[in-house]
Amino acid sequence: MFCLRVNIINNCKVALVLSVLVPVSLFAVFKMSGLVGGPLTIAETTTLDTITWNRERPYLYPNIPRPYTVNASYMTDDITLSFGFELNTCVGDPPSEWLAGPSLRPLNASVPKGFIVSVELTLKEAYPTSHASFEWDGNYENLTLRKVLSGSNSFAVFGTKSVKAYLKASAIGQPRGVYMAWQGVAYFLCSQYNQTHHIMIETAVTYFNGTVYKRLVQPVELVYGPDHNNSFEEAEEIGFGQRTAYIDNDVNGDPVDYYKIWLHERQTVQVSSLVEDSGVVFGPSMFICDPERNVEVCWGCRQNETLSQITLNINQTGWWYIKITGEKIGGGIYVLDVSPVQG
Ligand SMILES: [Ca+2]
Repeated sequence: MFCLRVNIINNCKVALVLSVLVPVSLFAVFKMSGLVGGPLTIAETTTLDTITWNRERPYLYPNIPRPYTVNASYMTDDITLSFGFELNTCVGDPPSEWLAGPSLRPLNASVPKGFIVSVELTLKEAYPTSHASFEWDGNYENLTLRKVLSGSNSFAVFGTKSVKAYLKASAIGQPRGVYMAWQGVAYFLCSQYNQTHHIMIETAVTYFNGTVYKRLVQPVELVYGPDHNNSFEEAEEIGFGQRTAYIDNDVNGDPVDYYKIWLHERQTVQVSSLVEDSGVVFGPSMFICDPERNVEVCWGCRQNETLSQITLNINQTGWWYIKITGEKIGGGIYVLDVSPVQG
C-alpha cells in the first residue's frame, strides 16, 4: 500500500491512499531510445492514482493568465518523489508581457539504493486546438535536458495533437538524487467559454532500485470548466467525498461556489472546508442551507473564526446546499469534504 500526500494546505496534508500498482507485464522491454543508448528493461511500472483538480475557467478578462499550482509527494522504500508545477492558463493568445513571469517550481527525486535514469513530463489533452508553451529555463542538478517539445513541435514529433508539451531530462551519471526547478507551462485554452478542458499532466521517473529498473508515473488531471455554480439554481450536484476547487474575490475572479447534495432525514454528515495556504489569506466562508434554502450553519462568518469540521444532523430529506464565498481580497484553493457519520 502506498501513500501519497498532496500538499494542498501547509498544515493539513490530505492523504490519498493509492492502490493502483500496475505491473505492466513484468520484464516487458521498453525501448527508451536516447536514455542509455539501448533498450532498457523495465521490471515494473507503478501508475499512481490520478490527482484530479477542478477549476472554473477565466472569462471576464480572458487574456489575463491564471496560475494554477499543484504540489505532490510520494515515498516508498524504493524512491522519494516530490514535485510542483505551475500551469498558467489563458483563454486565447497571451499578453506579450506575461510569458516572462511564472515562478520556478521544484522537482526532487531520490533513490536510496540505486540511481535515477530520467525524468519526463507530458501534457496531454484531447481538445485539438489548445496548445502549450513550455518554459524550460531553470535549475537542473544531475540532469541534462534531452528533449523539450511544445506547441506544433510536440505535434510534429508525436504525430498527435493530444500531446501538448513534453520534457525529458536524463540523469548525468548514476545519481542517487536529481533536482530541477523549471518555469512552468503556459497553456492556451483557445475555446469558447462553455468548453470544459481535461488537461492531463504526467510526471514519470525511471530509476534503478538496486536490483531492477522501475518506472513511477503520477498523473494529475486539471479540469477547467465554465464558472456556472454561482447561484442556488446553478448549484453543482455532488456526492460524498472531497472536491478541490478555486475561489477568489478579485475583480475578475470567482467569488462564490454553490453545491447541492441529496441527504436523508436522520442522516448525520460531517462537512469541512480546508484552505490552501499559498501565502494568501482569503478567508472563505461556508453556508449550509436546508432544502428551503434557509441557512442552517454560517461558518467563518465571524471575524477570525477558524474553519474546522461541522457535524450536521439532517432534519429533512432533500437537496441540501453548500455555499462557499471568498470574503476577502485574494484567492486560493479549498477542499470541500462531505462525509456520512455512522450512527
Ligand atoms: Ca463559482
